[in-house]
Amino acid sequence: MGYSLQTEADQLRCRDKMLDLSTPVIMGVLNATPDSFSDGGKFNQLDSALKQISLMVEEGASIIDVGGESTRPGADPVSDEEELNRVMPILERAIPQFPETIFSIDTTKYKVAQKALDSGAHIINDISGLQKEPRLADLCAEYDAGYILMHSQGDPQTMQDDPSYDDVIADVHRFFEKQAALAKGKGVESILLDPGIGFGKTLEHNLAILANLEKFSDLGYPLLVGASRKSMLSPILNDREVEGRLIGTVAIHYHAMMKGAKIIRVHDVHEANDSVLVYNALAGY
Ligand code: PT1
Repeated sequence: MGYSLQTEADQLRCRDKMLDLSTPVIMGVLNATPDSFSDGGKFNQLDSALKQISLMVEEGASIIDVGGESTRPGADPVSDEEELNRVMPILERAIPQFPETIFSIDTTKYKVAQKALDSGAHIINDISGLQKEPRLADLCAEYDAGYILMHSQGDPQTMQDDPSYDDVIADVHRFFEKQAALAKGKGVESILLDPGIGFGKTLEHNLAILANLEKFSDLGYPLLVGASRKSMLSPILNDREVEGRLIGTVAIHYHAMMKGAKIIRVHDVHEANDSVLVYNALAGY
């Protein structure tokens, strides 16, 4: 394992934007899911979402990932209409307000992806990797959008019930190969691969993936890793609750960058950006 500084042009087209991956970039998470601790009205929710996006952009996020359906283990699905109500007001305001920023829509739904692209979103972030809705690839091709192909086993509701693999690295590798070929065949040009930390995986599976991340590099697509605050950190950190997982998160993402990850998906952009600056300083030495 070692630092790698890409010298040749390493750019990914996402509609009118070029995503520069010559050094690792940060994707900031914007949850457009209702906050159970707040009874704020629609305006307050929109206002705080825009403030959060503004903060993440200032702190160094190149991509903002907007999602209206929780995909953490056990989460209930939401309807098309509900998901649209959550994400569209944010995208419609934020995309023109932050013209330098790349926006991804975290959805597995055709209609949500289509409306998000119509409002100017640049990337579809599909946690089911075309298992749920293969037509997302057609949409991506039609709009010349980027496509994040994530591996998951099962649906969020039940994925942690009894995850099992013959060989998690080989199985995820085969999945990437097959689904990326499907996307390419439909005309998708800009593909990113994400092994889906916590999506139908035990701690052992997650650790095996992270320890062997470079084994997915031969497919020739940039790798994205999202481990921010995830429950795999709980047993590692003596059952630490979600609020206490920031430093563990930074450590996992630093490891992922050392193993070739080009995008890290995070809640805490300021801290992630510091780790990228340190990574870049050492990679350039
Ligand atoms: C991810 C990701 C995502 N994660 C991409 N999109 C979530 N591309 C949502 C837990 O174990 O990694 N990559 N969109 C959030 N999902 C989870 C899953 C949150 C597991 C928490 C856990 O705690």
